[in-house]
Amino acid sequence: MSKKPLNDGSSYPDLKVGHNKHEAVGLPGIFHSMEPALTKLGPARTAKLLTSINQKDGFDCMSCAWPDPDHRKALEFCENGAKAVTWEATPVTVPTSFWAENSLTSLLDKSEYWLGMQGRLTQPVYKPAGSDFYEPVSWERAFELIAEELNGLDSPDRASFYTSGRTANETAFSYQLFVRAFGTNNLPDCSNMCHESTGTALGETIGIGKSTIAYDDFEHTDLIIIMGQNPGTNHPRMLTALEDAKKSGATIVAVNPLPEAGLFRYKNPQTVRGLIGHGTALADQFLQIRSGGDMALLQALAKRVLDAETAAPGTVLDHAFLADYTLGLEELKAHLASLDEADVLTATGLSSDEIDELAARYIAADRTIITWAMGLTQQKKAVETLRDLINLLLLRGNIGRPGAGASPIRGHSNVQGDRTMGVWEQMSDTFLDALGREFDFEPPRKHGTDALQTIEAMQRGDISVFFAMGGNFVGAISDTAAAEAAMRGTSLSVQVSTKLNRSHVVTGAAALILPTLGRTEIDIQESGAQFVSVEDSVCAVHGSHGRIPPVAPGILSEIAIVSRLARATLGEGSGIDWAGFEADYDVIRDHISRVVPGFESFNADVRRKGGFILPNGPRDSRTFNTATGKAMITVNHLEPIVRPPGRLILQTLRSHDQFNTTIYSLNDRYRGIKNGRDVIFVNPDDITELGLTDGQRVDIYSEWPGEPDRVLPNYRVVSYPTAKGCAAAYYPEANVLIPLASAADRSNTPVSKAILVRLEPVGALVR
Ligand SMILES: Nc1nc2c(c(=O)[nH]1)N[C@H]1C(S)=C(S)[C@@H](COP(=O)(O)OP(=O)(O)OC[C@H]3O[C@@H](n4cnc5c(=O)[nH]c(N)nc54)[C@H](O)[C@@H]3O)O[C@H]1N2
Ligand SMILES: Nc1nc2c(c(=O)[nH]1)N[C@H]1C(S)=C(S)[C@@H](COP(=O)(O)OP(=O)(O)OC[C@H]3O[C@@H](n4cnc5c(=O)[nH]c(N)nc54)[C@H](O)[C@@H]3O)O[C@H]1N2
Ligand SMILES: [Mo]
Repeated sequence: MSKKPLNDGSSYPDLKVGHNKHEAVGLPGIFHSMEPALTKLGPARTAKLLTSINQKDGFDCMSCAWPDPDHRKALEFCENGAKAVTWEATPVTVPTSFWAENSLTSLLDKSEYWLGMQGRLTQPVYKPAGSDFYEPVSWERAFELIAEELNGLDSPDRASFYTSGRTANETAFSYQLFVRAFGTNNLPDCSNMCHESTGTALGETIGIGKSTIAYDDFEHTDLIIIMGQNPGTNHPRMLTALEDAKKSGATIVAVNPLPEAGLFRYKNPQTVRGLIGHGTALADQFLQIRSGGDMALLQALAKRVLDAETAAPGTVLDHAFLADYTLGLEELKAHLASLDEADVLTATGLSSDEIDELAARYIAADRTIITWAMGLTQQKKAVETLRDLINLLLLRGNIGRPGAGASPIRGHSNVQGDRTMGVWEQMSDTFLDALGREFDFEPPRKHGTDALQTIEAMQRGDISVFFAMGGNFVGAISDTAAAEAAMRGTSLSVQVSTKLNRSHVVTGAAALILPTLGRTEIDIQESGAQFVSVEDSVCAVHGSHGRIPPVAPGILSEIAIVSRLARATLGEGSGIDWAGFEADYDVIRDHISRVVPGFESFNADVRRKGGFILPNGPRDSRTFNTATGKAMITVNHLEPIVRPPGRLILQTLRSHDQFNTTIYSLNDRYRGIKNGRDVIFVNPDDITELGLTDGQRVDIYSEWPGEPDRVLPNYRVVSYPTAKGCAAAYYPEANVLIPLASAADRSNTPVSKAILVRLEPVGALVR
């Protein structure tokens, strides 16, 4: 299944490879963050934008779900937040002539970078079946076309409604209501490809799939373990919280196959010391783990904790907590008694001493926080790994106490809120009952399709209409060739978007693009200027107010789009006041207050400066809403990745200058890459063992039993200090290598962080 890389062509003539960096931000960071704004937006719009980001009366930055401190600084944003904001707020728009000048076939050769650079979408466009061109269409006609198609299906389950995590609470709630009133639970979302493993593991062990800490806990902790996360690039404002924690005496440990810049040293651009000094050293210990080795590490740590307790009874475990709040300790003890240290060392690539050192730190710390992101969730054994992570925390009572807890760091800025609002293919009956009562209808109960299942259903011909509230589904999901073929088999695909991406080019037989307002923009409806709300990684909900005029007239807000689509599809007599939703978002919030727990006085609470914090059983009162009512200590069976000779474990990750499938520039400053993305980072010893050389061009093959090899051709080998046996390349280009069938057990998240690959010199004979 040979395939050309999709995004930026297979060669970048100006590619330059330098050295990786050990410190994050500082002067270069601030300079890089200001430059795009100043050149494109002009100083006045820039100032208005940058002083509104994450302020209590401003808008929520869309670059990540990192929480806001209670005491905001005048500029509460990071380099990458500034890039995200200026990318959206650009005054450049896609001209009407674009649609007649560019056939879809010609756009197939364009990169994500090029597509995004065309500017903001301003008018609805329609590609009729059989045509190779989009053409402008009125909003009314666009909604009619979708409604006709949806109402012509022989079952509502033949349509699937995707959500990307930028969608605000009010939109998400209206959207899932429309989808369920239409009659299906087919609500896949980006979370299926992201933190789904977290939701699955935490839901069954502690009763809630969310963080158990509040922002302030970072200031009251003794030990922070950062696993499988690159905060310097993906959550840069977290570095400030880590710096503060460090100043309050906390120890920081990083577990990662890569020595990521932000994990070692941080030069805070908001302090004089950060601007001109050496900044703050962050990690006290770095464990350079092999990809997929975390489960073995977590079990080895738990075993050392149990052994320490046996050696000094009554001094290590939190017996009172374990007795009152948990089940399963004895089973875990029995299971770990047979843990083989040799297996642990092979799986992790670490030494016993390194693991001993971390175990000693954990036992010495009164309060520990563990944070994690995609390095843990996008693994075959991700759910089990996270269950083991919870085990480790439970053993010492590190949940439901100040300065301690489990902290998944979310990606998209409202991905967590979208779930709270019901965007999930398997919402609980409690939620569906409340929704049905509020709107007087019977929501469908059969679980819907998640992201991968949506592609599989398309392949079988079971799903023929695809609707996306934001995002870039075919660009983001694994197995690009298979996903694109599946999408092409649908009869209609619809994208609600701010900017062009691959999902506008690879479509169903007919396709629509509906342009929408971004979060930076003022949203005026019948009752006046509206605002929306979002929930961050630590369950804080707050308002987001657009601050600049819309980039062009005639663009609808996401809520207006849902409302009009619902009226066109369900008819005016659906019993739901869709027009009222659009006219005044308070009406939606009133409904939410009667359906979603924690939002009882939503309209009042969201108007308080700084918003409000949602209830959280484990954090607030050590209440564990599991099947047993207790926190569950679980037994998980190790299944380390077996690496055949001559193969590497490839992870796919983000460069410093991208937001998911949006590429801001072709540079990755912290990793020393300039003007290109076709690079594979390989450990120098592996380069030698494989008989390759630094700088050589290779084709990357991934292997999957019973299927032809997938290939990403002509990549430059970059000698890089990654863990031995591991390699890294950029997402989304490397998605072509991930088989659709390669998914995490039970959460069904694509295994984006552990792909078995072999490298063949370009032009070599392929077996
Ligand atoms: N600027 C910017 N910000 C973003 C995003 C963006 O693209 N750009 N994306 C947003 C989204 S949606 C998300 S989900 C988050 C993603 O945030 P991250 O999860 O930080 O993103 P990745 O680039 O996927 O990096 C994964 C990290 O895990 C490490 N890793 C890989 N495999 C393993 C492993 O087996 N074990 C361990 N311990 N570590 C491993 C990698 O080396 C890397 O440091 O960021 C959000 N914020
Ligand atoms: N190989 C590999 N694959 C991965 C990952 C990985 O690490 N490796 N990470 C996974 C993860 S963590 C995630 S979250 C997914 C991301 O998957 P998605 O969320 O689907 O992808 P994005 O690239 O974030 O979507 C970007 C598009 O959203 C649209 N957009 C931006 N702002 C708005 C807005 O305000 N409203 C609307 N309606 N549209 C808007 C723009 O058109 C833009 O092109 O990718 C996953 N895929
Ligand atoms: Mo994500």
